[in-house]
Amino acid sequence: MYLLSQLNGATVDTGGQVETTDNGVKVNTSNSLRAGPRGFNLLEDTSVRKKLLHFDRERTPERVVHALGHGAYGKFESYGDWSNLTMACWLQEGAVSEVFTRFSVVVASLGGSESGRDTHGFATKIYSQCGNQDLVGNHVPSFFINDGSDFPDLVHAVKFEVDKGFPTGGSAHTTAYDFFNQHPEGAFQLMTVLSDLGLPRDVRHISGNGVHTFRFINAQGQSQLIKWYWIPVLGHRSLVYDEVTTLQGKNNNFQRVDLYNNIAAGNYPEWEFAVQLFPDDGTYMFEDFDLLIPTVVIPFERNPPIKLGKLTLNRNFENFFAEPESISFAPSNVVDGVGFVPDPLLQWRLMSYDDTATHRHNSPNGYMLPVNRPVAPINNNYRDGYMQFNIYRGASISTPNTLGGVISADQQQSLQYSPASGQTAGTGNVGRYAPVYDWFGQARLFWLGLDVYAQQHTVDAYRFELGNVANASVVQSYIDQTLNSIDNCLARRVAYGVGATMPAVGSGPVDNRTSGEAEYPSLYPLAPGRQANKSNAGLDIAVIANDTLFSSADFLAVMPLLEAQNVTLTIIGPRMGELQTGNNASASFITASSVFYDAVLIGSSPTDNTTTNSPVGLDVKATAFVKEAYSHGKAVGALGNSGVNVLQGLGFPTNSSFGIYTGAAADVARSVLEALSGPVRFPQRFPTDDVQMI
Ligand code: HDD
Repeated sequence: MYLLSQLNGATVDTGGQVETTDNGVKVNTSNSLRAGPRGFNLLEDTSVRKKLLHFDRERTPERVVHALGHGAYGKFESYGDWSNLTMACWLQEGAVSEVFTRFSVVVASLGGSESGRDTHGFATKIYSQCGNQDLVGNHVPSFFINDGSDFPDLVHAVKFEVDKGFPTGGSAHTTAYDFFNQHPEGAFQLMTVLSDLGLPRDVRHISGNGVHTFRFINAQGQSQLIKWYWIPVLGHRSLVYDEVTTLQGKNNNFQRVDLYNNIAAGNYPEWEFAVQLFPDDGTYMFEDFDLLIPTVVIPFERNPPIKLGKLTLNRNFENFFAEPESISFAPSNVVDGVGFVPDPLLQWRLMSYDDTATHRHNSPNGYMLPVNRPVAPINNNYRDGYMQFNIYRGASISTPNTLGGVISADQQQSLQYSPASGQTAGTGNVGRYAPVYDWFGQARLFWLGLDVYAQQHTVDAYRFELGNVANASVVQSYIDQTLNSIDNCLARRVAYGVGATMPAVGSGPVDNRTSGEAEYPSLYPLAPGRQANKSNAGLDIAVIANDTLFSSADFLAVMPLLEAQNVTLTIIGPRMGELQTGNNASASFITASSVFYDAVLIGSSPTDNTTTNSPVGLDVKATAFVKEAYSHGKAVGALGNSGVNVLQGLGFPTNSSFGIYTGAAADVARSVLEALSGPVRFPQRFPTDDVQMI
């Protein structure tokens, strides 16, 4: 059985069919039954009554977290025979499994913005031949807390304030920071989200992280500990905060549109599945790292991950409700060969997801929905319940039985929880334990790994968040207790920006490294050194055109270069449709915004054949468009001989090291494409703090 045929079996095509009632009788419900053309509606109109009754109930509860999401189908291919590590059938020689991946944001509700600053979810269901394997991760490698018992408190604190009803979809408020003050273990995770990593351009350019340690078990019963990752083949790309705030208003579906359109265009995003391996010697330690603490990460430099396979997303869903909305993930869905460790965050996750799915589907039978059902057969004694639509044969629904019902697997067939899995119970006195650790150490490493521009963005993010916290003592406490324990300069800069008391110079920890002196560059994949030679596939460049700007000769010069890299060119005109140059504007300044595009070109005029041309007149909207792109650090190119004048007219430096390009159309396009594959943006244009003054 394959997933697609399973889904096809459940697919209904009502196109072109005559409307019927739910008892299958042909009907027209477009006009209700009335007592005369101006009379009352009749109670007898049961068809319209049922139409409304169904509509009144067509929403299911949104997920309590990660409500806002979307996704796509694809495949997972094992790179080889990993039977030395695990029995998991999806990691054996030649194994190819179908998958669905759902991307989400934690805080925002349905209808909110996908581009807000947040932790993004990356949940994959692998429909393998030996059962469903769910890999339920996030886009950053750490977490806010270490114990699932704190999860309801974290979510209550971060979602909107209950006595006010705002803010929806962000952590910049008092209850969130009051919680963070009580939970220093989340300092590193919060900093990653407040860096540019918290603002991914789209989901094609994020990684997935399992966060916890898991266990691989091979057929000999040997076990190893692992941490898993999805590494994006396209690399990482982020937005800048101001861009996000505009994007949220202009198109709060930007991320799902990007994924949907790229898959439809055949630009299939890929991720490599990689694991870090640790010996399972009973200590759950790797060198000085505690593998049971999910707020601590193991830098790739200390334990390089090995690549085991590849995920490709290549098919859009057919129905949003039945597929991305109805899919249920659970970290407890593992196949033989994958097991757990006694990490108290993971342990509570093992029960919470099935529980919430039962609530969301209003039934324990949600696992039988087409998108949730494994392609491996399910045979058990689960019976009845709301919306049970299978008709089970036979008398016995008990095991063991002698009446022809389900039989138990023997120990050889059922290895998941057997002693051979290495699943050992902990020992010690019963108690409620809290781990003790240097919670600020990894945040400091991360902070010192950022260059001055990335540090500035992160400082500004703290200033934004704390600047929106209404309670001054909560703000001061976060600065004194958390930020100053990470880095004194960071704490002073944030305090300076929000008008709080600056901790005394030198009152933080002593660390003589300065910005960019990364010990573990892997902690910040957006670091300049990691930004070179990226693929530009699926990016979109805008060109400013009108009835004289952007000649068809320029179009012909630029297009082949872009097409060769799967980059789209959107011609933006004062109106959509054909322009007098012969080009077709597919967007106007009314439908488009600079934040939708990765770089901007300014078309040259067909009469532009001298270097002494006066600046071509860009109208106020075109000027605002280009200036906004410039202010977001994007590459800007002016085509043709008068390009220099155009850019000077806009007040830009005509300096290629600032990502500003002029010259013949093909040369400018080449330079812009090169800029997009690294460094991507030119943060030198942004103001930075005068650190000596603070
Ligand atoms: Fe969770 C959803 C990821 C901790 C309880 N979580 C959810 C989703 C992702 C994650 C990606 C969306 C799944 C989807 O697309 O449907 N969650 C994580 C990660 C965590 C984490 C990586 C820490 C390492 N979560 C966590 C804890 C608990 C939960 C500690 C509870 C004890 N998470 C849930 C949930 C959700 C959920 C309430 C809401 C919807 C759902 O499960 O299906 O059960």
